[in-house]
Amino acid sequence: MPERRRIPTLPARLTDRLPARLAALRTPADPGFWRSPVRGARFTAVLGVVLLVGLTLVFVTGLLSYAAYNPDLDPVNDKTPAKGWLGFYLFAWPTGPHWLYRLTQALHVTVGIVLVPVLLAKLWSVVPRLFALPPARSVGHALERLSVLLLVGGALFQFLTGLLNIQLDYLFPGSFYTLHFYGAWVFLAGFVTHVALKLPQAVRVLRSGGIRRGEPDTLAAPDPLPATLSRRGALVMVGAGSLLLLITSAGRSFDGPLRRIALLTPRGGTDQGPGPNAFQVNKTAAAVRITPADTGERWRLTVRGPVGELRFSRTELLAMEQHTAALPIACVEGWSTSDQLWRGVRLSDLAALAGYPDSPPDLFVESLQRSGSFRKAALRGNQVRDGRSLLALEVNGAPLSPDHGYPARIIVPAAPGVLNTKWVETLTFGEL
Ligand SMILES: Nc1nc2c(c(=O)[nH]1)N[C@H]1C(S)=C(S)[C@@H](COP(=O)(O)O)O[C@H]1N2
Ligand SMILES: [Mo]
Repeated sequence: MPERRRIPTLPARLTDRLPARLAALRTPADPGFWRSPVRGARFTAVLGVVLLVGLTLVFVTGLLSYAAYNPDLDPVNDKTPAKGWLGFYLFAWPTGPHWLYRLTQALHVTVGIVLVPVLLAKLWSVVPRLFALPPARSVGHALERLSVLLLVGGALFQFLTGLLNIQLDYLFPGSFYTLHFYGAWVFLAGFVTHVALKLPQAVRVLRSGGIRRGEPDTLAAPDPLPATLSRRGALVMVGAGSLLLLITSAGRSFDGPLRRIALLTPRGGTDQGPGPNAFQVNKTAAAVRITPADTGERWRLTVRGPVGELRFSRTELLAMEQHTAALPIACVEGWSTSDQLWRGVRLSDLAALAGYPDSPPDLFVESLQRSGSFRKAALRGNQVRDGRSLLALEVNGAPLSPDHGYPARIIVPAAPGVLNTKWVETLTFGEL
């Protein structure tokens, strides 16, 4: 048997005449093809347990991120109307603590980024298995391999779409939610099956410090090359890669020196300069073609509700009772600002003017922005009701800058940035 393994495909007569090097050619289906001395059950088990914990956190915070977006509020927020029972867990996202989304989304994105080296190392450690022949030895084995396909395909797809969405300015506006949402459930199916099948083995390997005596380590190379790096050294390198990613990305959620070293943060997040409006901007006014003419003297806010349609100038809004709230902007991309001091009119006061004096209903917000995503968003009654939810006119003691949404923007505690619509033009209360 070992002989056949060494020369799997070529007939002996032919190989006799070929140079020895060529005769020793192996296909990836041959275990002897894979010769790194680093592969082995323990190496894989360590990475597997790290991924089990890390990916569980990423999955759960991902589900929360989706719920926070109010995806069940038609007609604008719902990018996955066919989700059916996959939306079973959706709930009214709370407005407190006010840093809730800042925390959950920073965990989702930062832990996801930090796990990239671990995921790649784990895939590398088991890659000989992907080529093993025959493809399936039994029905059980076939199902196991199918689950690995869902797992590997799902994980790569989720990491890729997530990273592209963060770094490449919404490569797929609108469709990102759909892709990343369904991808998550495909990944989960593979993940749960794989963990159920492999966790006992990983725990055994880690407990006993290795494979049981007499049992072969089927992940180790049968014919390894001389080692240039120990297994422990390889794990340290994976950890160092993760640490580097952590240092260059975690700062996107903090101020001070940490933000300055967050080199992987998109949208110029590292240096915002001085001034009351000097905190991170997602899309600038220029980028979405908002001109001073749109936001100048002629601008009016339209408020719709049971009383009909009301119109307010910025001066009239400033003459209403003003309230302040210290709230962050926390983007789906994982970056967030520290608390900024917003000042403006309570959404619940505007709801009262529109004809809902007691219990504010859901709210549909439209921006004067004419193209691109995030021009519209729906807020739930519980968000409108919170006294810190404002139609902000000022921030940190100064009028909003054009880039932060002048003449008026929404700010809601604990909500994802996408719901904090800038350059607001129309508020429609009730009847979403
Ligand atoms: N009209 C409009 N509002 C918008 C956006 C947009 O593109 N257009 N982007 C949203 C997103 S994704 C975020 S994270 C916040 C960012 O607010 P900031 O640029 O003031 O930090 O604004 C939100 N409001
Ligand atoms: Mo965002």
